[in-house]
Amino acid sequence: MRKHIALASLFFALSFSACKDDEAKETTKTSETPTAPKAKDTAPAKPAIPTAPKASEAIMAQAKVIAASGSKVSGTVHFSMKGETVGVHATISGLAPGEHGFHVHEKGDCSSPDAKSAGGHFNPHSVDHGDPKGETHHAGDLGNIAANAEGTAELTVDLPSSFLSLAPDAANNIVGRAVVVHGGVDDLKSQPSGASGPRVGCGVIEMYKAE
Ligand SMILES: [Cu+2]
Repeated sequence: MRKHIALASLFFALSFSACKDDEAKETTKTSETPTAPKAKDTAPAKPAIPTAPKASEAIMAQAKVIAASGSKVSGTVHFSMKGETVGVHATISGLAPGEHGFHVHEKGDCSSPDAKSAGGHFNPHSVDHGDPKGETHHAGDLGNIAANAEGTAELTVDLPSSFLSLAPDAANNIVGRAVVVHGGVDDLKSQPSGASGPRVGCGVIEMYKAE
């Protein structure tokens, strides 16, 4: 029990410092705007918020995706939960053109060069791997993301919180786990992970605050 509390405190401490880093970056960004005190007739510039939903009621998390398996992949995945809907917005670059398996894996550890440190698919309900649009799939099964000719992939999707959640007490809470991008296509049926090849990108999902 004590160990759990210690781990939880550590986790919150880490999350908090991650948030502070983000705030620092935001501050740097906004400070670039030139100050024009006499321009009273123009509306004051609003600080740039990288995620679309209003901050107040949403729980937000993000993963900064870093390269794995010798790739040049980088990107960001934002998650925003409001009520029973979780919005996912991913922008990943440095990919080979075409479709790439895209999942939440169970461990928030991208430290190994091949990203296998992130473990298998996040599968709290112990079900088969599958199509996110079908009835049976892992909580971490986000299907594929498609990269264009320049190697950039974007994905915007709203999922029910019964699929995946950011709520701390939910069994399918993805915070503290990892987003993994694969070199190949997820066929959405091969077990246990869609035969999607090497892990070319990995990012730990951390709590995020826009304010
Ligand atoms: Cu995967």
